[in-house]
Amino acid sequence: MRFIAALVFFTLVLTGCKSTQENQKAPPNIIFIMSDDHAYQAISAYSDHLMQTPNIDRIANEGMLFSNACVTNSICAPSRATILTGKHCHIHGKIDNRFPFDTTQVTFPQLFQKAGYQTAMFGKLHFGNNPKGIDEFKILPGQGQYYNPDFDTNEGRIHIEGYTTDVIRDLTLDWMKNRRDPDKPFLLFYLHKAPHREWLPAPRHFREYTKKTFPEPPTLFDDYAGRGSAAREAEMNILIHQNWAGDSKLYPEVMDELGIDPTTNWDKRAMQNALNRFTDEQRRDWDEVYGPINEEFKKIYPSMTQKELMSWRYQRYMQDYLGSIASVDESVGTLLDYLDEQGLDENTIVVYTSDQGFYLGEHGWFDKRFIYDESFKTPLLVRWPGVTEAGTTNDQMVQNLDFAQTLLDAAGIEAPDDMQGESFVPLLRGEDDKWDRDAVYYHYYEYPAVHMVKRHYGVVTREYKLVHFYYDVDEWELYDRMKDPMELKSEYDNPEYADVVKELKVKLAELRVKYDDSEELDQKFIDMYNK
Ligand code: SGN
Ligand code: CA
Repeated sequence: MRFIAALVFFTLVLTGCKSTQENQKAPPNIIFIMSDDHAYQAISAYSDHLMQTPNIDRIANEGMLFSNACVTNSICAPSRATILTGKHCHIHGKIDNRFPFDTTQVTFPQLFQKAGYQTAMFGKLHFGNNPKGIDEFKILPGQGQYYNPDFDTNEGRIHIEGYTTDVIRDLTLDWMKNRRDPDKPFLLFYLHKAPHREWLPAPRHFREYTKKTFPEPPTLFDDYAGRGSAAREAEMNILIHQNWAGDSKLYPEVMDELGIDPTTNWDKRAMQNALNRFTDEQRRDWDEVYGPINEEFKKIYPSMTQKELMSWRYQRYMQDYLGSIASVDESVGTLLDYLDEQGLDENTIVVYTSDQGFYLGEHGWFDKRFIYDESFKTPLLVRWPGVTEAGTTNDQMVQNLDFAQTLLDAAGIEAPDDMQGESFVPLLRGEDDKWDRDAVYYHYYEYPAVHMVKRHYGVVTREYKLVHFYYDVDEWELYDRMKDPMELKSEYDNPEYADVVKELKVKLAELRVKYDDSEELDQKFIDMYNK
């Protein structure tokens, strides 16, 4: 029976294959690793000023690092739906975390399953639906929890005690060891919740990271001059908009004692909910480290200036955010080691990415959403032995929109015509001359909503970024990416850039037509949102 299945599989794959050379090779396994809100600034292969991520770096050292990978809409569920469908948000419907996904859309795992791949998914999916085309899944409901998580599975909901990143690692390894079918290639999704807000590290990592001090970014005290109203009005400032309990990890009673008002109505609740989930042992570990931090804060708070308070909150944020990544990095190492041990490393493509980028204090911010670089760009590292040259960097503008077609192409499975991305397999092969994209399209919708980032769309080229903020404003911004990489001054009204603006507006209009986006659709989504 297995033999017949394998025969059928190979016939299917062979007919879909492109070159005779590929025909002779077994189809590659694919491991798609994605974490949630993992900023490229916090991966040492990109920059090691914050932390070391030796295991994630291995993927780049043995493969390719993309230095200009980006998303079409920098927010969780929309990005995930774009990855799965290879389509922009206005096509698949998941324009923000709230809107429903159009479930008639084909997602790429369905095509892998049909082509004979074994498929599995573990961790955080968060796009509002269970996955299709997945033989076995265990996914966190919604945003999921950092400790003692629940999972939705093919057989209903289960509860597992432990630290979520470690639990996801164990579920994945358990599948690899016990239920992977050696006669079939596999497509595995390894999806971490960390380092999503509210950044709760494992005890072994909060012990270590709360002792560290991190360099402040040059724009931590940004005054938002030189840009339009959107940057000024966004509610993402670490000092002003982070929760005191939920994010900075003050105990609610310490806030009361110091007379600190909650930032939001879920500020104290966020921390309380996290504490309530802990086992006695986890609670003891937590108090052992965060107790003294609270005690120390009680002493210094009364005499702190706003500037000192911002620095303190930034350190608190980084300690927990980066501490949460430490376990993600370890989990990547465990999986890579297992591939080596089993001899699976040779024929397995390993991808590491995040659903978007994130602000680590740049412009004084946390969170994402904006077309500005730290949230627009996303980490992307790919290892494909025998195909991708080890230790290479590629600076082409690939997008999460391209992932579906790329992985299908790599597996020799035909992609449907209506997918809107492009396979970047040529880049992975080192054939950059076969890639001619000069601009990408971006569209963010979730407004008015948490963090208050205004609706905007724009075009990004290697040199420039042109953005249109709309809905309650009609403002344009232009950034010269070469001269002003920190994006501190819009040149939109500078006459020296008049020609650039004109050209980019044409380009933007072309892209809106190319991807079937339009003012009518913008209005339709506003009307639906306001209903
Ligand atoms: C929660 C977070 C926000 C975050 C959104 C979306 N607040 O609402 O900070 O932007 O999720 O994140 S929290 O206090 O509840 O953590 S996303 O990754 O799902 O898009
Ligand atoms: Ca996210």
